[in-house]
Amino acid sequence: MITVHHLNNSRSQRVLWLLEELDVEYRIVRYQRDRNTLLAPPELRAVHPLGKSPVITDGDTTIAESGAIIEYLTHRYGNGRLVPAPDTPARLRYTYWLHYAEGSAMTPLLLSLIFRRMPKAPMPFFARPLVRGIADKVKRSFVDPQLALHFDFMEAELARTPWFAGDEFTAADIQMSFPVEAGQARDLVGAQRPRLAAFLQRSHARPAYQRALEAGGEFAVLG
Ligand SMILES: N[C@@H](CCC(=O)N[C@@H](CS)C(=O)NCC(=O)O)C(=O)O
Repeated sequence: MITVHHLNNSRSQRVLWLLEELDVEYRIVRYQRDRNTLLAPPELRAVHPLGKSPVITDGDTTIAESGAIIEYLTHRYGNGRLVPAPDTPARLRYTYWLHYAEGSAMTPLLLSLIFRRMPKAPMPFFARPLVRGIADKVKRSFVDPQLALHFDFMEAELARTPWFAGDEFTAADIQMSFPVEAGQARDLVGAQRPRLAAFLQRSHARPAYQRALEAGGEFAVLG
């Protein structure tokens, strides 16, 4: 039986969604983020040394990292579902987006989270205006332009095909949903990028997505 070590409001929601799409049985062990630090509780380090979510166990095998988990689950339980056939243009696009989500898209999103939270951290009162000034400058000069670059790119790619790898929904769309959700939480997705907004709407309408939401409980990407 597969166990999903599920942190609230986190990337592990994608794994629940994939398992629902594949109709594979699983059980959930739940963990709650620390309210102040947003970090996962230390118990998760007993499952994997990094203590991050998602991580799954399947018998004696432990697998961390969303992309690796998606590859494992689709290979072992997919019977060809949700992955384009090998040696096709769609497969190459699939591989690209599977890696791009965590390898490229999440970096500026994480930086934006850090620099927006930085001025709110505990510090001597006289330091706050200085820290706010530095954080704003980094955001304006580097982070925001990088976010615009990436989100314009994703939006343009969805002008070619309705899903990231092509005409069919694949596991790469599940992987891409997290950065796109995070973009929506930061007002980067909406009327100004309607294809990404439509991508989220179509994703949310899938019955497996709805079942995964019910199974996982609260899910909001940290904005
Ligand atoms: N690239 C990793 C990122 C894992 C990650 O950072 N997960 C976050 C949740 S979205 C986490 O566990 N945060 C809590 C912590 O770092 O303690 C993946 O895709 O699995």
